[in-house]
Amino acid sequence: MSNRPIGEWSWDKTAQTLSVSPKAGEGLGHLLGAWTLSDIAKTMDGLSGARLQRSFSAPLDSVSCEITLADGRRLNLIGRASDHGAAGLIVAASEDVSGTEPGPALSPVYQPIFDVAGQRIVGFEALARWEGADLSSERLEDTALASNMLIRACNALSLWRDETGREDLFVQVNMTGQDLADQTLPDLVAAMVSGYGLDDGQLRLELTEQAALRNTDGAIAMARALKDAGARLVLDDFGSGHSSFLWLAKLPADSLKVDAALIAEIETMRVQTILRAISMLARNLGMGSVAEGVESRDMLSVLADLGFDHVQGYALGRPMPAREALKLLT
Ligand code: G
Ligand code: MN
Repeated sequence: MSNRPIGEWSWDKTAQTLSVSPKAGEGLGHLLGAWTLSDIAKTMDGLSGARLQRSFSAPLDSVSCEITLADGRRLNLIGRASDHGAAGLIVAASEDVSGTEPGPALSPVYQPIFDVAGQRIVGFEALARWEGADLSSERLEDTALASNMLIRACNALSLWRDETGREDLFVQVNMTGQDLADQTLPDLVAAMVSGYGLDDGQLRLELTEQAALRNTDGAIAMARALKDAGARLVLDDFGSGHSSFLWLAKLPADSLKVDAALIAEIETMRVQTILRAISMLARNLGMGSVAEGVESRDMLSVLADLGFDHVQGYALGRPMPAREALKLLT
């Protein structure tokens, strides 16, 4: 079960009331109406009321608050503050699929993506990590991973935006084959885009042909739906494994990310010729180009010369928690 938008909320600062309008059929009819915080707190577990109070009194532009209802259901209130208060969407937090054991906590990291000169951060790729677990964690199979990563990544993006004033930063989130089959994802993307007030291009989803293999037509239809919902698409791992020209022809992607395995061979002339052709191909298709796996700064001038727009790799920045990424930006 993944995260889905199930209603709207707004906070009136003057009246100090929270208006809730749940969608029909979500079993939240009892929450409909305008509430004082102390009244609505009676429908939630004790700590949730206090968390709401803190979220609405925080001097931030964006609100993201997870609450737990008395019946145990968890909801996320996501939105933006205005002069009059705040407003946004209610998202049903996913059920924990791992049973009663509290598995390792998802703790995403963010790797900076630079302009090709390596001078300025233009965005980040969100990567899933688990506290106290290695990468081989079975959590990789978590059906709610993409939606959790989406929420966390948009949350991080809004932190960076609020703290630095940079409205041009973007965040990229990886989608698996399983995610591409999840029909609720476009709704969540639309909720994130409107809830966080994201501009076109600020939320980007990375897809691979590998992820689409089981159902290519379905994946293309999903990719279109995600784009209509307000996300841009990045074709990941281009130039190695499964990444055909047919896939490139069919996928309405906005940028192309060249696989690290190809970038690693950049010193050979044959590879440089291929990379130049790829960046030109991307440009002629109206797409941007990113080189990943940039492990030495010496590669930067070559990649600039080969026509790449963006670069990502250990030579420029390792994946790091959102707060550290913020320090890097300021
Ligand atoms: O294919 P995808 O873009 O999702 O791969 C991202 C992975 O690559 C992450 O796990 C990240 O830690 C890793 N990575 C990032 N930068 C580098 C790099 O410069 N070299 C290598 N070998 N791996 C990198
Ligand atoms: Mn990726």
